[in-house]
Amino acid sequence: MKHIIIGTAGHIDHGKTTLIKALTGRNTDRWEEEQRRGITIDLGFTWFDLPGGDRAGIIDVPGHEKFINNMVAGVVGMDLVLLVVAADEGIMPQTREHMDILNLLGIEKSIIVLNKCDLVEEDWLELVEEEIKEELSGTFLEKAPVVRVSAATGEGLPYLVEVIQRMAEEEVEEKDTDTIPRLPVDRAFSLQGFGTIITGTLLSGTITREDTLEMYPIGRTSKIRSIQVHGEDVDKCFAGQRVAVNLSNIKKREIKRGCVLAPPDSMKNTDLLDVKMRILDSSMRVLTNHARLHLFTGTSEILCRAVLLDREEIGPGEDGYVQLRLEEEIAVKKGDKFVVRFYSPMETIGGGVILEPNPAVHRRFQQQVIEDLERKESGSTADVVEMHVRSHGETMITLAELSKLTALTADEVTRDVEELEKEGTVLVFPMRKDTYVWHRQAAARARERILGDLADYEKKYPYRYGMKKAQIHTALFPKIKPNVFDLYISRLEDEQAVRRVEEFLCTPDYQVRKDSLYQQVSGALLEAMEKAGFDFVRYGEIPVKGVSQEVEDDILNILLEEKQVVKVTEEMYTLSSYMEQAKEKIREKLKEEPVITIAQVRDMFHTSRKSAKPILEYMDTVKVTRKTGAESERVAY
Ligand SMILES: Nc1nc2c(ncn2[C@@H]2O[C@H](COP(=O)(O)OP(=O)(O)OP(=O)(O)O)[C@@H](O)[C@H]2O)c(=O)[nH]1
Ligand SMILES: [Mg+2]
Repeated sequence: MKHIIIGTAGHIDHGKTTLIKALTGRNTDRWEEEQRRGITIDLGFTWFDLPGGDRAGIIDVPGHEKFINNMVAGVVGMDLVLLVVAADEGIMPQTREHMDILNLLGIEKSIIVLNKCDLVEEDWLELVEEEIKEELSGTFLEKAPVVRVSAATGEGLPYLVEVIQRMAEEEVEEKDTDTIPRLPVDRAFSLQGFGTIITGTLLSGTITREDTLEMYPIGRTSKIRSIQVHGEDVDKCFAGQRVAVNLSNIKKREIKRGCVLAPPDSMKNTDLLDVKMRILDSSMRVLTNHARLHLFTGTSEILCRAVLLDREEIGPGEDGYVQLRLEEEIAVKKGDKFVVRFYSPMETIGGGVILEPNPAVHRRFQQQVIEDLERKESGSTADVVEMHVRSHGETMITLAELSKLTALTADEVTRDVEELEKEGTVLVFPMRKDTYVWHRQAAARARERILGDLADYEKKYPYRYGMKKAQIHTALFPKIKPNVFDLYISRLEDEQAVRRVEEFLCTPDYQVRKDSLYQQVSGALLEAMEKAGFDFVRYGEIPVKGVSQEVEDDILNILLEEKQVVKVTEEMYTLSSYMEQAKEKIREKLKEEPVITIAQVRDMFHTSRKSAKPILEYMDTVKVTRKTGAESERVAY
């Protein structure tokens, strides 16, 4: 199941909300003022069931330039954008501004929805489409499909849905649900009887009910009371879902749009950011030192001043390193994208990427500072190492191979791998000759498969202890070395994700089934063995009714595992207690005399020679006796 978020963008009145209503049947303009004025003011949320079966979250944004701040807050987490252009007007100012914002925030997968086709003639449509393609050529939207629709008449919508499905399937990437969660808040409200509820798009990771998370930047931890996704209660929510979370311990008035919910100590509040900033080609302004700007990142909007670190000024189409000095604290991560708008008049002038979320105060034109930022920008060697580890998910990769592939020294690779391990991106398995590295995502998939297979196996074979470790290895991970795999399994054991009984693996709470059938079969087996005494019965000759041979074998195995029964020879089994007695007696006997013979054993246990021989052979295997040379004689071990 892919979790995806579809967003709208486009100029005011071009039909974004109407389109969403036509697709989903739901009106996302919730406010009285929105309904009265016929415009969208704040973000609208709903969902859409794709024909492929996935349920996509929908974020509808306002087109009015006065509400661009709300629009920007809605963009974070969008996977696919419906850029709506009304055919009767074509590309308009906020179409362009939205395109710039999407581009700056790195949201690139879009469909150009040419709406209101019912209002214009075919010739006109051709013209508008041509004009759009011309304007988009050379931009990130150059390859975006253009789909003609009318949200009013429904014309073209089935095809639009097809295109959405195809892009969702082929182009939207799966998100990492395994990393630490981060949820920027876009709404906070309180609900009678529930308390504080926040909503947002979960950007990464998974949140589970009862998790304790921290609300940044206010620094309050809170237990997750309940979670809803698309109006339904769930125990967990995943990256790429629209979620509503009921929080304990925090009042609604303490939270605002822009706060972020994440694990305690996973981020550090800051009022300084080092960034790489680009000024839009189309900007009418030159960014000068100390200019006051509105910074938008995640769902937050904060005033700041820009200290230009490596240039006197940054003009249209240019970029530079900038330290942003914020008027309030926020919590962000390296690599987060942002947009800046001019303070007054408000217009989008540029944006970029956060290179250092917790810097020291810098003075301008410091060589060292600029070099450090260059290094941070170009991406660390650790990123490259991670890429290689990721592409070796099936086999794992050794440090030696990594160093070959990356042309880095062994020391550099080791250092990068240590860093990646510390941040939880890779798992490391030190072996005698080399160290194996596995990507967290591959390990997480492996874990899921193992647990899934174990659960299936346990259902299918309730009278077994679980699946043999070696069987899992060959079935699922034939390309991973067995001793490395063993180390991985013992980590799973340490984490109590699986339990091991001898060479069997099972899920942590699994118990062998001991129902009436078990009682009946094990009872029959034990009784037959008990009755036979030292005149052992052959297993195949014990009459057990009403079960398959497989189940009978499984139950015998349980008795063996639990040491109620021991195997004397290939075909003969007996009660452990009998063999314990036999051990004692034989040990005693060997204290009195140096040698014991099969004939003596036969007489001691009132049995036949046929059973006496295996008794001695058994005693050899448990190191009570050993052969002297003669087939029929034993001495003490
Ligand atoms: N004829 C025609 N009218 C449309 C179509 N789509 C939308 N409209 C009308 O256009 C007007 C604006 O539609 P909205 O859906 O509110 O536009 P919007 O893009 O959401 O506007 P904002 O959210 O305020 O930016 C409404 O009166 C719609 O009925 C269409 O395909 N054909
Ligand atoms: Mg609207």
